[in-house]
Amino acid sequence: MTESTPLLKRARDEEENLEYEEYEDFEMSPRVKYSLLTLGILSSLAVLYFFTVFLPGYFIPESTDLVDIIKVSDSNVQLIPLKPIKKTGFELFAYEDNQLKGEEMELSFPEDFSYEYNSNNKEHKRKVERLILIGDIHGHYIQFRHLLRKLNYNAKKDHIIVLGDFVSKGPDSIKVLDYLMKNKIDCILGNHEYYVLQNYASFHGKQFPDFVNGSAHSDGLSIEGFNDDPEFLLAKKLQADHIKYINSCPIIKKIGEVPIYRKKDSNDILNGGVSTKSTRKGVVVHGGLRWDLSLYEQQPVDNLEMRSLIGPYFNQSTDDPHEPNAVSWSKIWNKQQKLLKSDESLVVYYGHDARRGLNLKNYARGLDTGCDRGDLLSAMVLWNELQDGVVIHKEKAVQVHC
Ligand SMILES: *[C@@H]1O[C@H](CO)[C@@H](O)[C@H](O)[C@H]1NC(C)=O
Ligand SMILES: *[C@H]1O[C@H](CO)[C@@H](O)[C@H](O)[C@H]1NC(C)=O
Repeated sequence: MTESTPLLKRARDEEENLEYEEYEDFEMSPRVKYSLLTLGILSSLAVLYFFTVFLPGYFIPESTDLVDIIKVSDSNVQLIPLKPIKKTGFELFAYEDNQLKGEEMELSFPEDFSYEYNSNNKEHKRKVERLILIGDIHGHYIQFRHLLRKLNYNAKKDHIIVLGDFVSKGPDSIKVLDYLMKNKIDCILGNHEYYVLQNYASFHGKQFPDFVNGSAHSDGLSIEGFNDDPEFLLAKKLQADHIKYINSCPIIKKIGEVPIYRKKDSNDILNGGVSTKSTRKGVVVHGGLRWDLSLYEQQPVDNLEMRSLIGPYFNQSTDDPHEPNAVSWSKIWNKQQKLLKSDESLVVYYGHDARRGLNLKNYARGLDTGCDRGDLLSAMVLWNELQDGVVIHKEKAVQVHC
């Protein structure tokens, strides 16, 4: 730095004066000043609004509150007996109880045990030609539509129930949801739908859904994931109507009388189907049912996630079939139902267990055939035929490749 000479100093003073004068010259009138200030404030507010209200609103759909999840409900459908369309080419058999008796197990019910299956009165039931149960779709919309075409699905005459896990994992969860909603297709909840509801509640700051009927607080499942969870990413995108549909799916649904047949007669299940005069009461659930609890005592955590029960008492469930002493819940269920009176036993249709595939037991029929793993998507079709004045109950599996 050089010391300033008097000459330089004078020049600088002049400059300052000049600047001062110039500034004086350009001073705004108070009116212009206030207008500019107001304009400034208004535009900052607009920018603030754009980033905090408009932009998030554009990407985050308007939210809806969640309601309690129903534990047990009734599908309220009744199958109209149809005239047989063509000869089916397989023998009709008369079912006898002792043919189904398995080896006795060391499990026993209390004397007054009942699954509390009291179905609604018949007048309010929807009369349909076919009841169609579809296993885990997992957002595979193209394969789902392909299956419906193969089934010759008619929304007016058929009643479909999707057995949970219809969203998540696959590419088109929202398309699947839109189709289910548009055609008023019936549903039960799967573990993935439950995770979507939980993530939706966290994301929008809503109350978590409870389960109606008993032990609502203790049996919620935990959210283990983080913000990159597929269910979180899906939940953020869902519209209020999607959530209302998912939230309407109960955990367990009664489906009325279903055919009962011996395992060896299930060979025809993929071709002509199975025919029988005999029925049992039927229910649908995503994961499984505990053999030792009535329908209303069932725990949603078991119903949504279990694959096996842990011995020796088989009163504790696990989703890991490789746990020590774990036995497939459906095996325990099947053996136990054979020990019950025919009007107390239940046939369960379920999904969730892709590893075990199409798994047909007398009293437990697994329909998750691993569409998400590139295997198959399966439907079980139930209908009644009137043959010589007798109602014949029929069941047939229909599958497509994924
Ligand atoms: C299972 O049953 C056994 C024998 O009845 C009992 O001691 C045990 O506490 C039960 N466990 C659970 C988790 O309910
Ligand atoms: C559960 O709710 C159903 C339907 O609302 C009712 O019929 C049943 O009695 C209830 N069961 C229990 C154990 O609360």
